[in-house]
Amino acid sequence: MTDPRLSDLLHQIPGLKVSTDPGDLEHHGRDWTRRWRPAPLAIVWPASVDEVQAVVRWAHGAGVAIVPSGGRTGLSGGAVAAHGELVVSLDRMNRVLGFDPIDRTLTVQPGVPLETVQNAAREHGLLYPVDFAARGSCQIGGNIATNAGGIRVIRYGNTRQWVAGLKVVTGTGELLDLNRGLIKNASGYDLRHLVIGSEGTLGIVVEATLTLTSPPPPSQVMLLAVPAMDALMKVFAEARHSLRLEAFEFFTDRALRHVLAHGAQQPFEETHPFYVVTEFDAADDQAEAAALGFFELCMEEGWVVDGVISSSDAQAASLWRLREGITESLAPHKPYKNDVSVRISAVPAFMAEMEALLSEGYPHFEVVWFGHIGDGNLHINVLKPAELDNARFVEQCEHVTTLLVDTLARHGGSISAEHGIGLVKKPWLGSVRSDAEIALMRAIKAAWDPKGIMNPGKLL
Ligand code: 2HG
Ligand code: ZN
Repeated sequence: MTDPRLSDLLHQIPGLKVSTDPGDLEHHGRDWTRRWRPAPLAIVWPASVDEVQAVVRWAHGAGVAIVPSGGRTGLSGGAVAAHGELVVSLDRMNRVLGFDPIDRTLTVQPGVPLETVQNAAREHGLLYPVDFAARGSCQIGGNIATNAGGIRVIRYGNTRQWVAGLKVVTGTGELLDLNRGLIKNASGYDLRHLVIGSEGTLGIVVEATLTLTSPPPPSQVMLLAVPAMDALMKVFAEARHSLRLEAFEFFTDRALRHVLAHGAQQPFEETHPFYVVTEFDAADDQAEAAALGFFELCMEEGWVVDGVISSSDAQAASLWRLREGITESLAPHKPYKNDVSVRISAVPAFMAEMEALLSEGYPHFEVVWFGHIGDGNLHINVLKPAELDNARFVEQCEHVTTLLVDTLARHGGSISAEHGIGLVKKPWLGSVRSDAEIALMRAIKAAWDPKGIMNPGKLL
């Protein structure tokens, strides 16, 4: 630890866990994007709110940039430290602090993995409903910093909806206690909601009070084979009409092929252009009959050509694996990821235009579509051809992104539905936010973080 700044840091905060081990720098300096070479100054693991405040105060004084770091499962480079930043890992602040049965809230430290939050809620007979495939490795602080969405947004909304209180350390080391678990609090600007989705650029979440809800009735999972996109939208409209949906996800045959190659089980004998995984309440015979009726109608209309309904939890899990395993199965191909959204009503027209654009823009690339079509969020992964070097590949993809933002703008959509802007989508922030909005965002950042030490270079 030869850097004099680090000796000073340790002198100021004796006992702080610090590492400059090359393995730690590499591991904690990157997220799932793998595009930037990690090069942090050091990693620190504060163990308390006081230590987080002390670290930020020190960084503020020393003019050292900070990258707040959770499970680093992000896909937009929000947790990348490639320019000598101090990575502040919340790994050691990983305790569930309390449960209140009257308020039905769970108070947690930021380093608690999402799955632990879900399990803690379940132990109290309740549900924390935000859910997605990275549940075992992502952390709640990162979920809040990115306003994570996932597979159940159609029923429960994004993370934002479930945060009743937040403690945050700002870029000057000040501790804010925001909203304190209140349901009603008409006292001016709700600063809690500024922090949610701020991608670590305003401060570090050091504690969160989460609202829990009643668990849904037993559910079933259905996998449907769909012959065309217009049929898929009809299936969705009918599903929303006749079932109480928990999730409505889609993927293409290309996506399925990758998941199968990764060890998942082939669901149908034949291949089909599109597949839907949907989960819905199936509490009693009546609900199950409604599901069957929905399926038969879709078959009669020709919107669906094959289907499976789960009859056990194990079968439900294996159907979900076909959708949730996609990201991992594509990872070896170093995909360029698009995470776009439009209003649900605009999905068919938008997708038709996008498909035309992408087949023109990427004639030689393999493009894989999947996502949360039930909330208008499409993931489009472009796979890197093995012979093309990374930089050339990204350059070509970014050229197409420039065309894509026009299509999105015409349909009133967003360049980032749920993964965040981070480093990856930063050049296109102006396609979703007006100049006036960005100026306000900058002013807000300057007020929270006057020295610009909190996750600099991300988002703005
Ligand atoms: C998902 O919905 C995640 O599975 C990841 O948001 C999407 O890998 C992606 O592009
Ligand atoms: Zn997603």
